[in-house]
Amino acid sequence: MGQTDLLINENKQETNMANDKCPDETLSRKLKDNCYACAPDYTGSVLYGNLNDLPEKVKCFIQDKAKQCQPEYIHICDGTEKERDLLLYLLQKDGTIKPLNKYENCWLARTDPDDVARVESKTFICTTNKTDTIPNTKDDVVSTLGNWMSPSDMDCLLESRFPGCMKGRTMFVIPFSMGPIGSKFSKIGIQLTDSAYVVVSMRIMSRIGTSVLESLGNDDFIKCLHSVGKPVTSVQKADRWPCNPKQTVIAHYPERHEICSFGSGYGGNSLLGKKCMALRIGSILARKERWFAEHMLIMGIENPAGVKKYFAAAFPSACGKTNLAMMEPSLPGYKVTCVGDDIAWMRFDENGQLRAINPEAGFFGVAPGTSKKTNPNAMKTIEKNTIFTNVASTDDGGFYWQGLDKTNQDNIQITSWMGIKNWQHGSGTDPAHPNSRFCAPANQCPNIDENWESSEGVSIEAIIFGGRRPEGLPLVFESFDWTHGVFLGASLKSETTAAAEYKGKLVVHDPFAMRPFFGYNFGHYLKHWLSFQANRKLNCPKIFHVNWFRKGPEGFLWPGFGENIRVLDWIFRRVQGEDCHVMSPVGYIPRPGSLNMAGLKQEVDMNALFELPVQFWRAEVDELEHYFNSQVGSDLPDKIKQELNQLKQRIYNM
Ligand code: OXD
Ligand code: MN
Repeated sequence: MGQTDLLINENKQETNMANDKCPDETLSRKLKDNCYACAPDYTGSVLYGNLNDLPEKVKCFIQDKAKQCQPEYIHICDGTEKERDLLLYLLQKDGTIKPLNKYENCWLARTDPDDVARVESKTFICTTNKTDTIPNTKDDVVSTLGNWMSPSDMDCLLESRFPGCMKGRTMFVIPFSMGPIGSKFSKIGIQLTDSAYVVVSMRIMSRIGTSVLESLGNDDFIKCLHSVGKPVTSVQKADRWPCNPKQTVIAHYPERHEICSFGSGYGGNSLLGKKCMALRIGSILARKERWFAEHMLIMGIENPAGVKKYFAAAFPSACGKTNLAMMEPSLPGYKVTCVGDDIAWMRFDENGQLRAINPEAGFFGVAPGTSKKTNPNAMKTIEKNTIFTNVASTDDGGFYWQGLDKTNQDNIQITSWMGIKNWQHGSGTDPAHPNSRFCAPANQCPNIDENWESSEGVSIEAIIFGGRRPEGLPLVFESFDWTHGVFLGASLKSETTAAAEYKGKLVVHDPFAMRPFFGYNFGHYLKHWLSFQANRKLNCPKIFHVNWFRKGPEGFLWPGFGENIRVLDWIFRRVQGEDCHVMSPVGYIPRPGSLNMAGLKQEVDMNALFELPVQFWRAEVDELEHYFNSQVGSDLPDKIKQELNQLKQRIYNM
């Protein structure tokens, strides 16, 4: 029996359960009587829901994939709380999750140590023409801007994986909407998965269930298929976290509007609405329909005069997007609200105003480093209804990770994410995996914006790019215009983090913070962005670059966190047209004295924060030129070449 079907055969084991009663009495009885023996046709084995109630296209999709994957049961998700409770109960019974009893409805999942992050090297876009996916470069260049495989080669690869992969398991059918149901921004997907962990996580991260099906009608949808890749072929104790890391592959077929993910249960690889649909497939739809699907947070800022503006900001993974979106500003009279922390879908409205929605409904945030000091709003958000993955637990039913406030920890025992009991500070191991996560509903965030679910979206007045740049990049600068701003996005770099399979710290290119998430050729993506400047009816927002992470001999030069409001305030004033800027070779920087430093307790070396070291910048432009030539090749738009040449001239004249 499979992961969540375990209690048919293995309901004897007792754990310290929060809910030791199955929330669905009828189902519980049936499970005990083992009367769900699989009927030979898949219509007969539907355990929950009714195939005949589904739109015809959805039904066909399910039947087709069920025939291939051969699940024992099918469960059509209705998205109700009752269903969620049932799945949490089953997950708990089979040991996949355990309750964190200190908090209301909070759970901890620990993965297989080989399944802890997105796997970029195994993530592919499959298009007939290679150059639809990756730029046209010299033959010997290995692209860092995506992995391509032909649809037929990928079909072959998947044919050796999916057939029979759900044997002994339940196939869950998750109808989901990215974006508020019914909004013109929103897109619907149907995810089939054999992981109940994925269902309960998707329920947090998107809108799922019957209401999505109702709004779909008989329209097309994005087909999403996911399997942990571990059929259960005999009566055995299923793995706590079934996965198949050696066979993992995440395939996107843009021409078929289809996503297939095999072998990993980890969020970025398995919650297919997020990176796979909202960014990779999303960016392709966006280009076709003339909008943007971006790896950006969306935040509202209200100044002391009560004027409110919304900004979108792109930072590579684990650069503090969640902290910024939820920040508590240190300057009195300012209010920051969060619309989203990871993904923005933006389009110009009929008045030429750029508007954005957050297509997600929850936060899948990196836990380590999150604390009352760095992000009090996140700490309040995760106090209930949250699923934690790969964090440490405490013996009083709490969670723990590196950087969490150490209050009351002295006499409390910590069990690390690897299950090491009595974990000790200074032991040389991490209590939580560096990429451990919390998955929490957005509406629990204390600073959630009043318009976060608006189907019209919020109007975006500035776009901000940023990365972890220990050297050379000033605290903030503004692009000269939209085209220069697109060049800044294209030139984005950052120190690597634990969100993907990288090891060690290295400054790498991450254009638009989208490098792992481009659904199509980056050169074409640049042309798409550049095409908006030509349309005079559009009010293209100002574009900025920030760097909270510049270092001096003593460490970070800028205090960051709530103090970042000082930089956002400058951006706000620039958007309002204030003359508080001066020219520099890289863009407009704040006029000396124009950043609001009132009340900042810490000494800040402004010269060091804004210095443009000649040697650094000469090396930077040369390296950028090499990068664009080798990685974007003949797909590099002329306008970007011109921007690069102009920057080069300014730098070499410094
Ligand atoms: C994420 C990521 O999980 O960017 O959001 O890796
Ligand atoms: Mn992200």
